[in-house]
Amino acid sequence: MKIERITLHHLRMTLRSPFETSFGRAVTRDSILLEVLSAGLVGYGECVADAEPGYSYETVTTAWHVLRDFIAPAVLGQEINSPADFHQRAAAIRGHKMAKAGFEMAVWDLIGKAQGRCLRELLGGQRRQVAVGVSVGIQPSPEALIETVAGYLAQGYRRIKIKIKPGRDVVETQAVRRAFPLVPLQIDANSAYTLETAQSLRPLDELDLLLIEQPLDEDDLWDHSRLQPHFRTPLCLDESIVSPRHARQAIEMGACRIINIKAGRVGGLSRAVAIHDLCRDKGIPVWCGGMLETGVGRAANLALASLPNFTLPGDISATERYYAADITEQRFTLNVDSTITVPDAPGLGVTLDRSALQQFTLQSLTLP
Ligand code: SMG
Ligand code: MG
Repeated sequence: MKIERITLHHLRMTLRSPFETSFGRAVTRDSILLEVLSAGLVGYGECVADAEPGYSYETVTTAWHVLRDFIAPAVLGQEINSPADFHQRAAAIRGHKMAKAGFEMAVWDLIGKAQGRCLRELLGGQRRQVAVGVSVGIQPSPEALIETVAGYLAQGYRRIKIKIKPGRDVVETQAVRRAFPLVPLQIDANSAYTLETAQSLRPLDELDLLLIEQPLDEDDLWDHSRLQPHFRTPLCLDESIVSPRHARQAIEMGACRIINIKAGRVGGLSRAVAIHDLCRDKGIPVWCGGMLETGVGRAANLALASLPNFTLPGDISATERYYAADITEQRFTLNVDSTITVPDAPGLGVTLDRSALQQFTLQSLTLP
């Protein structure tokens, strides 16, 4: 497949309610949508870098720069017949995994459309429905948090993740556990603690949590390996796992017992599958993380989460959880058993709602 044309769209979508994490409070979500033309087919990709470098050093601006000035010149006019071909072409570009993953997703979509096969099938996924949970941002008070969680449980979500930060952690999590003694519950710190300050989380070890996600710095596997022995609850790494090699090293040093896989963070779906396979071989459960994706990235997450070692519910909630309007014609809804159905049309299995896309686009660029 010769890559003939690439269009980038910088999108800004308003969230239905603000989403607060340890690194900030978001009311809108920026992203880059890619359209890649080859032999009369258009592949879609989503780059999950955000407007600000809070979760990752990458931003929409850095990803736009890397896509326009490095990735596009490396692939335009070239034969790219597989994700591996793309990674070979992009090998001279260090880092910038979200930018690379955005383009790689479009390659998968093109391959699926050319072969008439859905992404689930291409990736080796088996399930037609995947178990999902909901990620709940930091709320103004423990009472507000309980009310918000109750709302999601009433909608049918059967796994709850709550965001924490220093000073907004133990009391809040205990309150949720008291209110909902049996709900599968996990917490995410987004790197807000140090080896020393994370000791304050010890009371949470009594709450039968599924996992504690990313308590320490994103570049710090070693201190996670020193922290894990202080907790019975499994640590789960998100930000720290940026490649299959990091996953292997984290497992070998005991830095975590569970891994959150996000294709954007690791440079694409093919690396995400490699981490899945490695974890399966080492007996480490994985689950699919979320980056408040549009319908395009949400479809990719559903296909990824259909692989067999995704044994914990993913952060893949219904479209409705974040967006009143989306750029895809398909909206993802929650089934009664807290699952979402994996698309089965060729490629990602989604089509664009052009008028919604236009409404959310701040800027577009077509190359060459
Ligand atoms: O897509 O439901 C979702 C978001 C899930 O909490 C979520 N993601 O660290 O796991 C995480 C955060 C990162 C979001 S920052 C844009
Ligand atoms: Mg996380």
